[in-house]
Amino acid sequence: MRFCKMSVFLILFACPFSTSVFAQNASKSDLPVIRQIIVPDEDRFTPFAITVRVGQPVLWVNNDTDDHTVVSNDAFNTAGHRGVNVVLKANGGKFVLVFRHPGVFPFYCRFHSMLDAHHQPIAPGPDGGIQDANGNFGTPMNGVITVLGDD
Ligand SMILES: [Cu+2]
Repeated sequence: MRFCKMSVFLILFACPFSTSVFAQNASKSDLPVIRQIIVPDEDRFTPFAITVRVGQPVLWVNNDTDDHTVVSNDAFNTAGHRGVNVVLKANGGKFVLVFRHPGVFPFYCRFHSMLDAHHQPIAPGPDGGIQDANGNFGTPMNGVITVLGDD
């Protein structure tokens, strides 16, 4: 099985004729469009919420000068990839997920989200919210992906 997967990889990506073969067998609309979630030069994911289809890759890119993380919020995660906990390294760190069934994938950055006793990000606001040194309340660094089925 491993050999077969490698063979497919070699045919698609290493063969000098792969581009023309691929173009003949799949129209451009059949190719999954990669959706990006960016960490700009501040502690947030943008866009906050995206909708993708099963099989459509999601790419996180960290454009900040600090490390961040992508952690699945498994109390609400119905889209698979449970237990995700990865570091997005500063200055261009990347992480890709491809969802195989419909659901929602809420996630947060464990460096920049305060969690309550149930490991959920605490909502902004004066009652237990995140407050900076200047007294401003912010939003926990989190986001959500909605994954739609094939039909
Ligand atoms: Cu972060």
